[in-house]
Amino acid sequence: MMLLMLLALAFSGGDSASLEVTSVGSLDEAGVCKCAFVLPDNTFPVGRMEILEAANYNLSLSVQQEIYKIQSYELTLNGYVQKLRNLTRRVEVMEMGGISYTELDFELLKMEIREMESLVFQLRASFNGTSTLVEMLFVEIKNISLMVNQLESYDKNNVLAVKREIASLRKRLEDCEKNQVSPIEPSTTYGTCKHGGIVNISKPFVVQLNYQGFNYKFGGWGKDSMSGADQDIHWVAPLTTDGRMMNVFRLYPSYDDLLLYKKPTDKVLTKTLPYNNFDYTNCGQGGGMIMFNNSMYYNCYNTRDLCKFNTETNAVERRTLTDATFNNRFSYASTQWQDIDLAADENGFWVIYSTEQNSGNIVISKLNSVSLIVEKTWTTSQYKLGVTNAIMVCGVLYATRTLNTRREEIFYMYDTKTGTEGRLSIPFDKMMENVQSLSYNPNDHKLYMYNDGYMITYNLVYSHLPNTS
Ligand SMILES: [Ca+2]
Repeated sequence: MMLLMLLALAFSGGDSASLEVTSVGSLDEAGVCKCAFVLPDNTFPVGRMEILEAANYNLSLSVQQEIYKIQSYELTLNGYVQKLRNLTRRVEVMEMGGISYTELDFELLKMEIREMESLVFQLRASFNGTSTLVEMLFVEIKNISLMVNQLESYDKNNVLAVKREIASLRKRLEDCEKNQVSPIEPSTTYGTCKHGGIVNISKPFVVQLNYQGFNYKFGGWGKDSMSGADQDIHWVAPLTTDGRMMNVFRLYPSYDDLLLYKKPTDKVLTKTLPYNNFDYTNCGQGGGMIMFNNSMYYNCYNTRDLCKFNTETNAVERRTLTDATFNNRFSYASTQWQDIDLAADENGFWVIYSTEQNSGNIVISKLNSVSLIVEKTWTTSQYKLGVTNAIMVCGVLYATRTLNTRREEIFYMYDTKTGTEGRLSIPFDKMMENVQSLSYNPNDHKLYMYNDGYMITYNLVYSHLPNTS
């Protein structure tokens, strides 16, 4: 038998309490001493305990919330990892053999992987390097990049199938990135001008290498830029390799066909004459062409005329653009033969060019798209050779210039509604060095760039009007 004295049960904090309890214990057969005691109620700090319990409850709630967040991230990332595994399998299948390839597809594939790498890199930064899954994604994309490089030395694969996988994976990465970094912009209704102008441009989205390949660095592409026009048809117009003549352009019935180079319709503008002679009268000049209401509009070869090629009837109409300079007098800074640049926006059909009277500075004319007659003209003070390209959005001309080999900037604007011009700075990335053409489509608020043979799109972000009525 032992008498145990329990002394001094101290609590932390300002009001420490102590108590003294006497208890009688007993020895069991193993010789272990056991004792029981009861704490008097009035000395236990019930209030403190309740506060502690409440704090503990709140803490568990926040922990639970954090766990949910992590779980949802993990779900998304698991999806990506699965995608990458599929992609890896495709690449492995490619290794075993398959459809013959072109060197061109590999270059595109590599470019897309590079783009994806940079997106995962950003994603990684937003997780502050704490996510194992993002790390895995990063490593796997690196591996795929390595495999593609190795595959290039073999003469077999199915590049297009892999390309589509990559496109879909990249889209998801982009979405993920958008959700991580910034809240989703409220969308502006397509085809309307209920906004305060361009404030930002998305990252470039590489759609395709033009069907003629790398050597065809000059040209243009897009969809029908008339508001409300059919948006399934895609046109691609690589110029001859000297960057001067459009002798043919191609139509694809859908976006998927464009991606897979399927079901093309070639529109040949050169006329074949007897004795191996050719007539280039109806051909185009430079990369300023645009499709509008099922017709292709362009600067007619070797003249200051505007041509309109009806894609349904193949009929060509033309009209002289009075005073316009042509044949490389005032083209753009990074591309030749684009003295006459056609554009379309929510307000109609435009031509951007230059005249001797305006000292080589940009002139904007609103055109009647049916008759090609000039309805109204505005003269600007921006030298045309000082810009890389220009577009019209809601009656405002936006001009770009080169910042360096990977970046461009919208730096100048001219508002035809008010007749005022201004400077601004909206930088954006490009995939290749030279902007060979740039146009806007009011139906999807996208920019279409022909970037040294690659077909690129960008999403425009508009500012919101302060008092939207
Ligand atoms: Ca343009």
